Amino acid sequence: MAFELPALPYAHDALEPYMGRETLELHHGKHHNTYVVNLNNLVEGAGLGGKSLDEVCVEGFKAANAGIVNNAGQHWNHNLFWSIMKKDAGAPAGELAKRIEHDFGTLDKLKEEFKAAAVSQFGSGWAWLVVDGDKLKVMKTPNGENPLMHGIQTTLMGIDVWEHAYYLDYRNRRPDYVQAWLDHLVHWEAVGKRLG
Ligand code: MN3
Repeated sequence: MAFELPALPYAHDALEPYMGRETLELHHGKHHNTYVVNLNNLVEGAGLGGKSLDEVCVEGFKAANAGIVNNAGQHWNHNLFWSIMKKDAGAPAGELAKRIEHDFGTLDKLKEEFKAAAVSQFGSGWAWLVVDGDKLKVMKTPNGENPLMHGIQTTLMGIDVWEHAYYLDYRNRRPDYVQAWLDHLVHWEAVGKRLG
C-alpha cells in the first residue's frame, strides 16, 4: 500500500494571518507531497515495503538510510503538524493543562522553552513537545528526524522550522513565526488527545 498525502483538515486560508494561504498551498501541496512521492519510490528498495510509517521511520533511522529518514520522517512530521493546528483554539485544558503545570510550572514557561528550542535549531528541523517516561519534555531534531526515531513513543506537538514553513509570511524572522504559532495556531484540544 502506497503512502498517501493526507488532505488538509482546513481550508488553505484558515490559518491566516499567522500562516498564509500561499505558504499552506506550497507547503502541503508541493513540499509534503514531494516527500510522499520520494518515500514511495524508496521504500521497496530499502527492504521496508508493507511496513507502517512508524516502522519505516524507526528502521530507516537504525539503518542510517538518509533517503528514508528524510522522506519518511518528513511525511510523519507533516502529518502531525497539520493535525495539531487550528487558529485561536483556546488554551490547554484537563489532563494536558495539569501535566504542563506539573512539568513546566506555567504555559508561558513551556512556550519559552519550546520557543528557545525552535529558534536555536541550527538550519532546518523541528521542535517538539513529547512525553519522555512520565514527564513532558521539549526537544528538537534536525532536518527530517523526529522523536519516534529517538525512542519517544508519544509526541504531542511539533513545529516545522524549515524556511519553507515561514519565509513567505515572516521572511527571516523565525522567532516571530514561532511566537505567533504558539500564541495562535496550536490546537490544544488535539494536542491533549495525543496524551492517550
Ligand atoms: Mn515542512
